[in-house]
Amino acid sequence: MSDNGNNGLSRRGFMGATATGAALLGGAGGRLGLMGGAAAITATSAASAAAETAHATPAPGELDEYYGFWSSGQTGEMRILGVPSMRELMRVPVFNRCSATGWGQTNESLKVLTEGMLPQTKEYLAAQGKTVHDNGDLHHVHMSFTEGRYDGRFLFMNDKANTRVARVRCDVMKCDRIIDIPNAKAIHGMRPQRWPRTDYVFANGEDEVPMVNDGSVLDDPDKYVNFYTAINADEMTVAWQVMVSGNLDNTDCDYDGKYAFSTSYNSEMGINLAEMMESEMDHVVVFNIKEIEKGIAEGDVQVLNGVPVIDGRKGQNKKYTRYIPIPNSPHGINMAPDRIHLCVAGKLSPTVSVIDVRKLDALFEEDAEPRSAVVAEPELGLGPLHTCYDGRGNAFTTLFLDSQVVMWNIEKAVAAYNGEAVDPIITKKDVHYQPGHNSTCEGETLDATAKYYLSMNKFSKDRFLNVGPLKPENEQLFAIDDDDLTLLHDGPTFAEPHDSILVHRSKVNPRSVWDRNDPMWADARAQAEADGVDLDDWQEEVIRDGNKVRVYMSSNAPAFSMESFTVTEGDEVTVHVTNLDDIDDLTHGFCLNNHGVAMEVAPQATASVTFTAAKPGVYWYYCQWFCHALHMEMRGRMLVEPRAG
Ligand code: RUQ
Ligand code: CUA
Repeated sequence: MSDNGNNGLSRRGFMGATATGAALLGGAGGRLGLMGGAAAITATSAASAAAETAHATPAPGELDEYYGFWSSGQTGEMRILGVPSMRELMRVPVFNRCSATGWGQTNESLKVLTEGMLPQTKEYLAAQGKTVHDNGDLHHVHMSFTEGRYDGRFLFMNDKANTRVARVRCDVMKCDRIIDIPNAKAIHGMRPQRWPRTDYVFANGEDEVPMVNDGSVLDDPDKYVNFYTAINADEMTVAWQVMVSGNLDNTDCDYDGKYAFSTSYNSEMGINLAEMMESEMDHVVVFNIKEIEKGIAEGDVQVLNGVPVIDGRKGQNKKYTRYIPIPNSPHGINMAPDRIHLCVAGKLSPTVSVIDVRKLDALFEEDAEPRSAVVAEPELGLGPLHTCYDGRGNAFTTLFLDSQVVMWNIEKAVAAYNGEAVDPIITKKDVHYQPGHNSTCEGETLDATAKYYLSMNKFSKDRFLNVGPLKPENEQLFAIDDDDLTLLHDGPTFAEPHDSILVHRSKVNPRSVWDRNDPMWADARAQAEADGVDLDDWQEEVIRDGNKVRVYMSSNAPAFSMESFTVTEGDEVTVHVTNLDDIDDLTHGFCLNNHGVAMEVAPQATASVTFTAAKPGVYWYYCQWFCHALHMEMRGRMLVEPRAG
């Protein structure tokens, strides 16, 4: 694995040393790792703990080995952290409105937020006097794969609140596509295809609704269905959907490109809690991707809202889906990097059901008994939610009710299921408090590494200073030792990261400065060309077009190209700012007083914003991104004239 960081070699050496090795050498940073672990063997475990703390906190200026990509739940953004330091590096707005960057306000972001919208969403928002949703509920972030490994191209994420899926470009860490998912309601589980590459992103609809949800069927739950969606990841369009029975919760797929699978609670298709809890078994739905593609090619579909939909409901055509009974209300579903085992967390059952994906062919081809694919069902503790892997055959399952993580061995669980007297549980550790998701280094890929274990806890309770009735969540990072976990970091996070992935930094290579020809501002470029303005040069241009005014200016620290421009009250004004600075970290901003207008303009970027000029008067605009000793002086005036007559 290559590493592009300056001190990557030494840092890797440091990380590679045993904990005790790090202890002896501790405190002096990465270089000492080159000395290796030989001198380390005699260190005490107390020293080891101290060393692990050093190991968790790269020295100032030292880079982390892993990128962490975090969801943020109801905040609607994606976050980037450095691991193991757990330093928050960036917030990438996606489904939210961002005051700092102007996401949800700039024309470039509005295009991303609206171009994948269904006509009915546009209509609904227009009736509210809005063009975009202001909220989102971003649960899951996953990177695109090539042959089972992260490939550093894209990150995909879901919005449960408004039934959307988004994509973030890893070259600039900005969202470039958001699409509404038709027919389905509330996209929850989401996972990119692993093999041979991410052609599809699979997405679960959680809420059951009538097949055509137009009010003709209302309180008639017998007629409700659910939809599983495959998105074309390159185009960001919906490729196909499968109609299923039960509420889809989480989803994952194999390392062979053959099957995808979703946990499903409420197989009863009940409406209230009692009905939803009625039966003892719910199920995992297995989707046969090749058969579904064939069915679509052969026209075995109905087209709903422009999407080909296959009927994969229980008891319907068994070519497409199989329903494997699993104890009541399963939640997390996670494919192991051994390419064989799929772990389904019981939530209400203290068990994890282990499915051998090699046995799935027999389900479809020989109509084998569905539970024949289950090869282990270890009892691990109360409230198992999610499982991740260390690449050594071990699994880590969060126990929500027990406030613990359990580290266990998959092969031993299989042996125990076959009647051997072995205990698959390696150790249990307390976490604070009540963990949901967890992750290991590239644990959902063939590069799974036994290095760090992250526990994303839903409650912090009394663990930090009291900040009022609303408390932060708590995240804890552990070092993975042979058969133990050592706490490295324990700290609060704001609402409410659900999930994360840890990606080695060698696989993520964002630019530092934008390409002037980036498609992000293609519309602004086309408009400038039509207006005879060269966006790549120092611009000072005001184009009047009825009551539309287009202002073109550039920035070069510490000045805007324009000291003032004049418009008329009520004009629809579009300001384009091109940042001609081309050095690292020289971001400017454009903030217009008392107009609710602000945006980020990073080096070599163009950004634009459209607003209505307010009452006559003088309004200052300023650069709101600290850029220079004369940053405060980087300002100008918009002069608003009274409208004649
Ligand atoms: S879910 S706590 Cu929205 Cu990922 Cu399991
Ligand atoms: Cu430009 Cu601050």
